[in-house]
Amino acid sequence: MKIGMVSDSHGSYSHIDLMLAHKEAEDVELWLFAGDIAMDADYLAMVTDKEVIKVAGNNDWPGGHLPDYETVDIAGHTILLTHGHLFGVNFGLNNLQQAALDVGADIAVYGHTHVAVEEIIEDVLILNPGSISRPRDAANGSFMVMDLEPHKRPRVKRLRI
Ligand SMILES: [Mn+2]
Repeated sequence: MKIGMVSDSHGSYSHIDLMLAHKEAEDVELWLFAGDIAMDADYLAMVTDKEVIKVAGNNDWPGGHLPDYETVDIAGHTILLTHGHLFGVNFGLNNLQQAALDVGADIAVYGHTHVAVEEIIEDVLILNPGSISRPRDAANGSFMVMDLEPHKRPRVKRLRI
């Protein structure tokens, strides 16, 4: 199954549109939105007609209308999806990696830093698709796709718009 990952669009539908114009976005079957901000995830769902699983970012409305994290079981893998600010991702990935282990996830997807990351820490694949509209690691925004199959290592592609 092909999963798309995007985060930190911060209200820019035009950058979501640019992402969707990318060839690798065409056959994404499920999107994970790692927060900031929720209405962009709703826009993504509307224009793609695909399922979008979303979590709250630190810039999303307070009040708990969105979960802080989701655990997604798919294609023989378990993904922990969270924005990352609650796990101190600006200061390291250990808390996030531990949270993934705690829920039995082999993959963690986060955002918040606006910097794309692909790293394996003690059997947990940790991914940050970066920011699609306000990247801090390059001029152009980034997103990710991955192919998930049971009993296989995820194949991740880091993409820029
Ligand atoms: Mn954030």
